[in-house]
Amino acid sequence: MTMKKKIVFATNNAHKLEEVAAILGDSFEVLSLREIGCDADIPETADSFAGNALQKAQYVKEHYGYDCFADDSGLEVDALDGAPGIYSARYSGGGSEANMDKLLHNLTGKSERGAQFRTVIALLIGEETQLFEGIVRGVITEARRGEGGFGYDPIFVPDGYELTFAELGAEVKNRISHRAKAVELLAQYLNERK
Ligand code: ITT
Repeated sequence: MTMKKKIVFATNNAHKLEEVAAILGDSFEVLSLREIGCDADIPETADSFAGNALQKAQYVKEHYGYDCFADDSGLEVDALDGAPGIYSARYSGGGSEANMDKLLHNLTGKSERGAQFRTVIALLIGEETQLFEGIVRGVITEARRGEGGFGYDPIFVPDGYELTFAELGAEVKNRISHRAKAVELLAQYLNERK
């Protein structure tokens, strides 16, 4: 019998945890912060996705001693010079609904609707540090569509599709998303390292 490898995912975002566990599949057991007894609000004060991902992973490794990875991610909108970027979670000062309202408002009347989701995963394992990046390009809609996903999913249509991430559902999103791409690289690395 092969033992599942245990690895901690340093996130307080339940949607991310669910997506990553689904993408990593059967060979890993992904532990949440709650499962290791961490309820801290981990600082995110760096000025890049990679910096924040490292900061979150380092916090857990230092305070709890586990091998772990963290994801920092966000939406980068071409017509807004890459905003909200690393500020995606706190763009409006409110939650996801207010964030989408602000973004749609800032794009009112703009025909250039290109954008991308980006994820950087930082992995701390043994003495090693590794970074994995995933990007998915798409366009921002004029209005919300769909009930699935989280964050900006109702207003993002990935290239090659007509539906938003929120309409496409988890099965499709978890195959093509920024997070899927980064997690695939993470899984490949962890599998080769075994
Ligand atoms: P942790 O830091 O605890 O992981 P968080 O939600 O604060 O959780 P981030 O700091 O990485 O995560 O912020 C990412 C934000 O970017 C997230 O709150 C969403 O608003 C947006 N985002 C990231 N990935 C997304 C996705 O797959 N679909 C929709 N929005 C996403």
